[in-house]
Amino acid sequence: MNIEIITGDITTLAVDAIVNAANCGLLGGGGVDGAIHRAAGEALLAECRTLVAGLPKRRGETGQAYLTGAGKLPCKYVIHTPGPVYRDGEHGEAALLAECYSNSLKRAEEKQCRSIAFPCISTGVYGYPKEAAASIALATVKAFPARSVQKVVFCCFSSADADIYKRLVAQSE
Ligand code: AR6
Repeated sequence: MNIEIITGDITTLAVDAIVNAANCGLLGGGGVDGAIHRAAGEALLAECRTLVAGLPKRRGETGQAYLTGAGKLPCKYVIHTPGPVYRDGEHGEAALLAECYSNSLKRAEEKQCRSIAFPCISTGVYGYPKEAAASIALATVKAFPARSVQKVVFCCFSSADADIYKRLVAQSE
């Protein structure tokens, strides 16, 4: 599996699937979620409403991942994953964050995606420490038994975030 680390806006990427750092309501929000919904347009929100209506609790669960189409985005699919809100690291945050990555990859595999891009899930409004989150993201993706997915892009919004990933990758080589 090929890992790429870039700085940029995930909504512009023409990969098979992009991952959305969502909340359990699954109907949009701020940050990357807001950017994805703005760029995708009403079709994505309509699809999310249908998705939510079909869920047992009418809402998503932290660590799970839900796939929709992508509206006007250049990718084919959006995978919405509610990350954990970081409290103190003692409330299962690490395992839940790892599940966001592995469940997103599972959804991508189900659609035979070859490429997927992740934002830095939970590290904005949800307050997960950036370096710890990047380390979990890299370890989980590397350990995933991928079949169709050949390229994973870590799409950081700042070069400082991308530098964290690059340093961690260099350390593990
Ligand atoms: N492309 C790539 N990354 C981005 C973009 C973008 N266009 N915009 C922001 N980021 P956040 P969370 C980065 O807060 O912490 C929302 O309201 C950002 O710099 O978007 O998981 C949801 O609806 C940061 O590195 O997500 C939830 O309620 C990363 O995306 C809640 O925020 C994640 O920051 C989820 O919080």
